[in-house]
Amino acid sequence: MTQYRLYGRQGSGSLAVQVALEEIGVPFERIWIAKDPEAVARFREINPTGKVPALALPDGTLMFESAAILVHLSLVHPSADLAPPPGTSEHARFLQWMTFMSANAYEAALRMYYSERFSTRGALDAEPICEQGTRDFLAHLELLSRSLTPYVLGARYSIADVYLYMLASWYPGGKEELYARLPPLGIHAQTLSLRPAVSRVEADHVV
Ligand SMILES: N[C@@H](CCC(=O)N[C@@H](CS)C(=O)NCC(=O)O)C(=O)O
Repeated sequence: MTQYRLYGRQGSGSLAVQVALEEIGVPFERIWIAKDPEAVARFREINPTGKVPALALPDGTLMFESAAILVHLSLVHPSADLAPPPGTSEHARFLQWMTFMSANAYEAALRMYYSERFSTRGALDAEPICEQGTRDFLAHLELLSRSLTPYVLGARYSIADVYLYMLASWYPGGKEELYARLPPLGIHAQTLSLRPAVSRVEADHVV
C-alpha cells in the first residue's frame, strides 16, 4: 500500500508533521533517526540536509522543511481542513504565520540548541548566542501570543496551531514560566493538548 514515510526524532520538529498525518488519517510509517554520527550519515543519503523532519511522499519524492511539508499536506488533503482554502485572504494569513514561525521562531530555537554552530569560534561563543536566541525566540512567541484569538487564525483551528504548540514546547525555561509570561499561549496549549492526535503523538515522542 502506498503511504507516507516520516523521518523524525523524539521531541523534534517532526512532531507537527506526525500530528498532521494523524489528523488526516492517512497511513504512514514513522522512522526515528538516531543522533549518532553514523545514523545521521546514513540518513544524509536519504535527506542531504541530515535534518528532521523529512517526509517521503507516496510517489517516493523526499521532502524536507517542516513548514513546507505541513502546507503541502494541507493542500493535498483538503478534507482534513488543516488550512483555509488556498487563494483566500485567510490562506494568505496561514502562509504568513507558517513562514514567520519557520523563519523566525524555529530559527531562534536552533540558535538556543545548536549555539556553537553559529560562530566560527564554536563553543567559545555558545553562551551569548544561546542568550540572544532565547530572547529572540521569546519575542517571536510574544508576537504570536498577541495574535491568538484563540487560534493563530482567529476562530478557526489550523495546522499552524500545532506548529506553534510544538515550537512553544521547546522554550528552555519550561512551560510554566512561558505561560506565566504569555498567558494566551498557555490557554492555546491547553486547547491543543485536548486534541486526540496531539496527545497520541506526544505520547509517541516521550523519550
Ligand atoms: N528548517 C528546518 C529545520 C530542521 C531542523 O533543524 N531540525 C532539527 C531537529 S528540530 C535537526 O534535525 N537537528 C539536527 C541537526 O541539525 O544536526 C525545518 O523547519 O524543518
